Amino acid sequence: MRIGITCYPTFGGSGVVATELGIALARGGDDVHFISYALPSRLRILHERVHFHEVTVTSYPLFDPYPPYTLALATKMAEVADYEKLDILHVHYAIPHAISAHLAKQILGSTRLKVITTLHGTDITLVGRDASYLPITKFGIEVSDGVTSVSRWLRDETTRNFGTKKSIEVIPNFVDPSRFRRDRGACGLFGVTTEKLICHVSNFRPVKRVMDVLSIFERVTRVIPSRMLMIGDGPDRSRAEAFCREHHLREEVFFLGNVPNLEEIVGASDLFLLPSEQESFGMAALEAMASEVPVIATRAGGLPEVITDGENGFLLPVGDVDAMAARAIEILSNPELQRRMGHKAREAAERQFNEARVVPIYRRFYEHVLSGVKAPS
Ligand code: GMT
Repeated sequence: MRIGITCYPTFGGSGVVATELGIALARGGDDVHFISYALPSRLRILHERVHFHEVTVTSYPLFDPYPPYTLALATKMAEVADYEKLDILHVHYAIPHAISAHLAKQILGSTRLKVITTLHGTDITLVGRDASYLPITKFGIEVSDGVTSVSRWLRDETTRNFGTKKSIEVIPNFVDPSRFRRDRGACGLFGVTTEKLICHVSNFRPVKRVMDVLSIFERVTRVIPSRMLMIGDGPDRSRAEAFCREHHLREEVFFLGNVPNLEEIVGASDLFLLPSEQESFGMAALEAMASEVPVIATRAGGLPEVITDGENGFLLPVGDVDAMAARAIEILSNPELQRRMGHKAREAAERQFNEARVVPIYRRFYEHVLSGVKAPS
């Protein structure tokens, strides 16, 4: 198959999933063309079946301060689809990618080219629900030839929020278990010898509640000598750093920013924290689980579809930092519990969310959409 993939090229989960999917499809023999304004952060190998097409937005004084990226993207999609004879444009994150893909199809007057939109989370729960974007997001979903969502929860939220009857296929996010493994090697980088290592990865947006991460850590470190890795970057980073200064945690908490070699670091940790307000899936938690790291998260959104409470981690109410800290102390003070939960986490990643299982589901979905058979709504 010849597949165009569009995603945000930054470190966010949707870009990670789109990139890993494209690489896996190319490995399986498909021709993959990434179309975006920059090389996706996880795209480290370009080879004969993985191509990148950069979208550039021509500047013009009248366009200031809002250059029309959506239109430049649509134009590039149409050009690549035509020249490379694409069968599918698979867009990740509905806004504005689904609209650009629809426009590209219209420009080409093509009925052969199919548009598939994967919903990831905030495109539906935050941005897409905003009155200024709701009608166009709904439109983008309804004109797509196929729509997938990363969790059952997100599918149901989409149907409810947008009042759409569009059939939405749930295809969970996935991980390559051979890349994410338990490996304490990176502990030395953070001066960790006997201390416990706790990890958090996110885009530091308010929805991630990074201040809860630090409140939990602050409670844990009173009882168990620990270090905290804060990986990622975003609007709440300065506030989080200020909290560490005020609470004299500067020696214990490392703000690493966006790291390109996440798999080498996350596997060194003993516990992963994801106390989000809302989370459609929790890709970062899955990568930790694959590395045998138990997760403490909130019982929010699609997280219960990934983490099994009491088995490979703990799920607690949003904002309940006392309960999350108590569970963290329970895991970190009991090596047998930590080991057992870590094994169970890895098992779930290998069984349910294995790249080898999920990528063929995407491929079958492509074939189904290309066959033109309408899914029952
Ligand atoms: O977290 C974000 O808002 C970023 C967003 C993205 O597009 O990168 O993440 C969403 O998609 C990820 C990949 O499917 C999911 O693992 C995240 O749970 C989801 N984030 C939210 O729902 C908040």
